[in-house]
Amino acid sequence: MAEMIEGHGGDLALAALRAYGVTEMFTLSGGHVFPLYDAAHKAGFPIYDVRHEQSAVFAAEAVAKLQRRPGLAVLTAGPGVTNGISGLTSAFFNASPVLVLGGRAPAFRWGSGSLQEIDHVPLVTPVTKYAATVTGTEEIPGEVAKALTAALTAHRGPAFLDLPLEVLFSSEDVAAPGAPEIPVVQPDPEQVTQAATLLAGAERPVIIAGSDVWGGDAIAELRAAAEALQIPVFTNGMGRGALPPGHPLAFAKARRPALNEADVVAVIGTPLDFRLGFGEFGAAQVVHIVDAPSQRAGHVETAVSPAGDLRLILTALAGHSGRRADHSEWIEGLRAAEDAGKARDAEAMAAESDPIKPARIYGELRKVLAPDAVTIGDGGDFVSYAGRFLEPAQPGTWLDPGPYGCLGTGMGYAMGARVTYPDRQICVLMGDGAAGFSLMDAESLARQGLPVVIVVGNNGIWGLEKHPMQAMYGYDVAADLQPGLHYDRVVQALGGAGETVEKSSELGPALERAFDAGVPYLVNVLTDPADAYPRSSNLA
Ligand SMILES: Cc1ncc(C[n+]2csc(CCOP(=O)(O)OP(=O)(O)O)c2C)c(N)n1
Ligand SMILES: [Mg+2]
Repeated sequence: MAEMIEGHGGDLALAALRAYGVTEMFTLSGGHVFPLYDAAHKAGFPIYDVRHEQSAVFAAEAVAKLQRRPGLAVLTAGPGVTNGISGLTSAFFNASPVLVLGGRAPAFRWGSGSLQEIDHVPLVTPVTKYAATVTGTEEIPGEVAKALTAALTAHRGPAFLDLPLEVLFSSEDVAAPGAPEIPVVQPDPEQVTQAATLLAGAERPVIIAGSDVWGGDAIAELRAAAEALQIPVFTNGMGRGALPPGHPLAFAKARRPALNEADVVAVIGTPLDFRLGFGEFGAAQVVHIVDAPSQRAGHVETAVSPAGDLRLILTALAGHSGRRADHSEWIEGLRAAEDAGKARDAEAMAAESDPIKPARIYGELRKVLAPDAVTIGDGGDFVSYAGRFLEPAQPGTWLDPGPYGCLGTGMGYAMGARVTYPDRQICVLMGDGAAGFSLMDAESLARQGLPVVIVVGNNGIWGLEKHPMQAMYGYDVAADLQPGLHYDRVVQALGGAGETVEKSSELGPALERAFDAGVPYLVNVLTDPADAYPRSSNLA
């Protein structure tokens, strides 16, 4: 006989959440969701709270991204849920298995004008894999299981449930949820063989690997496939660091020559979107390897596009026994371009200038970051530089907002990262504009004993908008911020610490102090507003 669980809706939800590996909730208080708090409180299940619901969802997303298991945000009815929609949408674009449990005005009074009464489901349906209202207390464990199964099935993504007040507050006695069963998407073996034959036989093949390779836990298989077929690998998103920077097949700087000259480009676990020039790689044939048929590009003619579990596909590529062209000359040529690019970067990262340029900040950061440090980008140009100058030494350590490009992930991602790794360095690279979206949550971090380092590239402008507007119109509006603001004092006022840095020689010692502080610490670096990220060369 199935084990029974009894209690109010919060207890029933928690039992199902735990069965799927959820180990904490991120939330901002609201009476509609009190039973979920009560269940967590009684069970000693950690509750982290924030100052804006976007941070709760971003924190849940960071947990999902870093740990490849569901992240949970609990949001109160109405504005709590609507404040979380940018986070849900980011999770949708990033294939992150996030579950949002929303409160909901009582069903028995629906339409009478209860406080915070709105039907959330139509609002979130376009950006979730599963969205539903739970109509009875006894249905809660089954609905949570359904939502989490959808979130964890490739192509992964967020799910949403709302619980009417009386459904969540009532009690029931129901069967405990069984062990999770996540379906595996089987690829078509013929398409996999075709892809392997093309790649192995190509003269100048290239692999670009992205977030789903990490999300699908296929990093080792990617490495094995690249090594077996001897193909240079570039990465983006959570794929960064898949091959360690010193690996003979790991490339980052030689992307332009690689994509201009390649005859076959295999893009694995990432869409053919703006980050990849929409998948137009000159004369190269494109192989798009995706984790589910829904992810095949509709706007590009591909040579073949195997869809299914990435571990299975990459293992099959590694085991390919057909003809293999010799790629050593191709790899040597790219290595020369890579080394030249690295030398240029090293020069920029060491350059003295007054005011400081972002490149120098990253030069100094590289000296103090441990190989397992988690770095988080939230901003415009300042984060483009981070992508270029920081080289993750291992996968699962770089969090960018992904292709939805939403500003404001910073403090939420930092909270999720700190909860995931209590002892690692967690470093947020933040534009001064981006700071406005989430910096108040430095209070949440300080209050709950979650130290992180925040490095603000403070150019006094919305740089990524100001420079292009100037270039387009010869003037700009709505692109200025107050120059020289002391964002460090904001964090001090909120229970953390910080300092302002104006000279490059002060950067190293300030970063050392920041990582030793044991509280949220903001290093406010005044940077050159004239410095614009060279967009034409930005393929990332
Ligand atoms: C929520 C949201 N609002 C607006 C934008 C548009 N946007 C993209 S980058 C950017 C400028 C960011 O400025 P800042 O954080 O100061 O970084 P900088 O470019 O100056 O280094 C803006 C406004 C966005 N991506 N997301
Ligand atoms: Mg700025």
